[in-house]
Amino acid sequence: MASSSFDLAQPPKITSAKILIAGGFGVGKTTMVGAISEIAPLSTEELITARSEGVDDLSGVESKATTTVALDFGRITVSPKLILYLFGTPGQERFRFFWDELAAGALGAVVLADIRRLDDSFPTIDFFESRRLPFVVGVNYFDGAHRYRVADLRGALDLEDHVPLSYCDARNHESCKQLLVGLTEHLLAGLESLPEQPISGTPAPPAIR
Ligand SMILES: Nc1nc2c(ncn2[C@@H]2O[C@H](COP(=O)(O)OP(=O)(O)OP(=O)(O)O)[C@@H](O)[C@H]2O)c(=O)[nH]1
Ligand SMILES: [Mg+2]
Repeated sequence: MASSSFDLAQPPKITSAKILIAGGFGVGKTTMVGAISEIAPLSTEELITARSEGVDDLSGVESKATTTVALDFGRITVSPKLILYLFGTPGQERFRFFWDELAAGALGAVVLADIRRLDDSFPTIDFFESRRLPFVVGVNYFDGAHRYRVADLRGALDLEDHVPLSYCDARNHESCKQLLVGLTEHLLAGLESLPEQPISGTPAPPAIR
């Protein structure tokens, strides 16, 4: 009989991690959660109302009829021991109050930016920088837009050198996966750069003078 690596008597201890997919209005957050989640994503789409007029910049996404009013939720099983939970934020300014709730307990974030409306990304980048929550930036490329050099995009977004940035297509599974791999590497690099802590209960070695 084939042996199974899953022992019913001792099921593996499952670790879960919460990741945010954030960004300004209409940058592709709901699209990304849908492209990468292994379950049918939970989404909270509602028709865009007149309240959006003059507030949300619809240029480039004029055909957009709905917007996220609470969150998007998706899941990825990385291994039997590790599950990622994805939380997409709402993009409209008037739902910004909800972001702190969504960010609670998150390990990090993917910040999506629309190549045609980079300015809209500043509030999102400020949000994560001010809370010292690690993030990577995915510049969602919309057809026909100008393709800037990555170095120019970094300059335009005034990103700190250590923050990863790459082009992406929020509709494409593989492209979204690369963003999450980039975020994982970024999180691990952050851990490695921390000063070594003495294991609790172990006295710290005497300082050398
Ligand atoms: N051409 C193109 N269209 C895209 C891409 N990503 C998203 N879209 C389209 O852009 C529109 C906006 O996408 P959403 O995923 O709803 O954006 P969102 O960021 O969740 O929007 P809000 O929740 O309202 O802030 C949708 O019509 C998508 O199909 C892309 O990479 N290329
Ligand atoms: Mg959305």
